[in-house]
Amino acid sequence: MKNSALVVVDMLYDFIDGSLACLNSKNAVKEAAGFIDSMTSGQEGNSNEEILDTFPILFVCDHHPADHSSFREYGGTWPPHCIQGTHGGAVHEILQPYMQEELTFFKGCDPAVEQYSGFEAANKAGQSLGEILGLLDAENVYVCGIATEYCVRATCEDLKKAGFKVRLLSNALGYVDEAGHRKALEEMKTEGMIIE
Ligand code: VGL
Ligand code: ZN
Repeated sequence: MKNSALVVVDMLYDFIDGSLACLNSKNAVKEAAGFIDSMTSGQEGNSNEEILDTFPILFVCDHHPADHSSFREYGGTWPPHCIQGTHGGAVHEILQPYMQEELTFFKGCDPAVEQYSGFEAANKAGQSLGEILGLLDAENVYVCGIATEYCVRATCEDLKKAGFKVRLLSNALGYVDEAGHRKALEEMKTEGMIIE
């Protein structure tokens, strides 16, 4: 049987309560944690490492240098956010117990390049998210995160193109704008993503 995996996109403090705080983010983090519990129930006696063997959880992290070109003062559209080494760039603490170095992927590291999709984000060893999902033989890829209209959508579209069954956890999403979130969900549905 092929495996399932979860991709957690940018559930980072700057998108939750920081410089780029998004709507529904706090609730989305709680929903994501609840989903992880539901997928791993029956494994209460197991360590987080054992849980991750059966249900891998991959984290995508926006990880910008302080002079990134997506920041307003460097010609971009966003306030400074998710700067490498800051609290704002850290994953929410309730999800941290599920993180593993080889399943943590960084994007937006090159100051000159905006990178919304997490598909080519790379772990410390230089392996991409897409590559690792392939190695895990994942068929169903659940996705949650922030922000629906930007990084979540771009990640889902690349996953779909690569042949994964994308299952979007609609209650576990944060967004910049409510109407934009709803429109993106509708469009993603037409593109073949499964809205859970
Ligand atoms: C994102 C804006 C800038 C996102 C990242 O994660 O959706 N949005 N950088
Ligand atoms: Zn960013």
